[in-house]
Amino acid sequence: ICLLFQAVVAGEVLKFPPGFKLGTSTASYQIEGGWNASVTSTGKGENIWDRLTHSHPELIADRSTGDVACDSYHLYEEDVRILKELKVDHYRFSLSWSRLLPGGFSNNINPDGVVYYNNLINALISNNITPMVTLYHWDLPQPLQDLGGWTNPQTAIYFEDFARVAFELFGDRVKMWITINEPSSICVGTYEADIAAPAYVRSPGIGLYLCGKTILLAHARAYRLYDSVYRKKYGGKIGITIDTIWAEPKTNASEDVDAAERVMQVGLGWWAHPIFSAEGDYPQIMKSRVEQNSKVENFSESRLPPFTPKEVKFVQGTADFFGLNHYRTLLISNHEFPSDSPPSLIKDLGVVGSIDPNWKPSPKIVPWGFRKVFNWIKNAYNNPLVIVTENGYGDGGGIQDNARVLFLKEYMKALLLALLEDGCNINGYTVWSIMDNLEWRDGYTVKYGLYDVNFNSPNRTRTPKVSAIFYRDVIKTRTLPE
Ligand code: BGP
Repeated sequence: ICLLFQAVVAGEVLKFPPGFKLGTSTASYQIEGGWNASVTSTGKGENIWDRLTHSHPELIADRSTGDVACDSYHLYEEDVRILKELKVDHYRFSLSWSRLLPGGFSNNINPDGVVYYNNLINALISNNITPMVTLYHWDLPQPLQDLGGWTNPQTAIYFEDFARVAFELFGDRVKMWITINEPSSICVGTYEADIAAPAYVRSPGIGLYLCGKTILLAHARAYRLYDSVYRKKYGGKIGITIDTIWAEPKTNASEDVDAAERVMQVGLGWWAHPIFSAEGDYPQIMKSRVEQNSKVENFSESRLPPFTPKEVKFVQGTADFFGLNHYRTLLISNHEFPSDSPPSLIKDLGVVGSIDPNWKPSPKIVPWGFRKVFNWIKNAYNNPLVIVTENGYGDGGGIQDNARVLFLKEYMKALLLALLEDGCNINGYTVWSIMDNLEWRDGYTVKYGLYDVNFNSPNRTRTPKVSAIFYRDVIKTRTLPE
């Protein structure tokens, strides 16, 4: 009691306000396994991560696949058990598009996929855990990729069809929807940087912007569909999850300050400005920089495909909340690339990034950057409702994960300061991830879980780490320890 009193006096006890939601997150390809599981003839279809891991094992750090992963397709009851152990308010997971629609199109639904998600959703609800469902977390059906993936404008229509199937099947019980996870990672990771799937489709400075336009229209279609048909029936909410770093100017010289702001405007504003701003459309600085570079490079039009005025209106206002994923802070300085260098995102941005090795407690734990992100969003978009849909710490694995505990504590503290002192409108926090899983191109070499998963045991035993106990106590007390 004495200690508690001292802490309160010192202003150290931070409490989550009533109604604030605490949860954890996963994604279908990273945990489900059962990649071709089915007893019916229509089964699960192949997606771009199945194709990549099977055809190019050398592109995955440990040559692993998600064929089994955490085997959540068979062990979802174990997932619900550990979620219950933590007493989370919500569980964010994603639907595998190709498990529900094997060919990618809505003319063919896999009944086993429907049964699987019904079982999971029902188990969550009967344990008082709110399901928060992401429609798309990166596992595009391969047949859609073969037609150009997200650079094909028609993909937006097929995404809307997929969303309709999901709303029809699960909308009576799922009241929190996220259309798309991290558009930047999808478009930049695929077409600019080759760190996503499929590989070998890079087209710097071009593909990412085509992808981006389709993604924004796909998101808006799903939102408008939900808004016009399902909201009346079910009364749920639907938003989008956007990831961002915090871009800190490397010096206080005005060109570095402007450069860091450009990174926020393009990295985050590319997605948020069309949806959340009063003007709609891409951020002005993004339009003008890409247009200017395109002109010098002898393109007849900007490499950034414009929205028509009708499309601007269609995309604007299409989110009930801002889903935020945040992991890191970078130092940004201005750097103009030679005008005759080939097109690229980094040239359009005109920056270079670095980290400060002296950051305390570590260059990977920079909580003040998180607080600044909330404030940036508040100021840019009139303080929208923000739900943190991912935040977490990657390491090499192990139960004694003290660095993760420190990370979570410091980041939740930064969130609470943004909420309580800065007036940012935040009402949820979701840890990535409830358990270790397949970390995309890093395979199983990087771990983010609160629970360890034994990938060598047939039943993929889940064991709580120190961070799981820590988070369980935060959820129980709604308080951050000193
Ligand atoms: C997010 C993804 C998650 C997970 C996480 C790990 O971008 O949505 O699926 O992979 O990243 O973080 P990092 O990107 O820092 O490895």
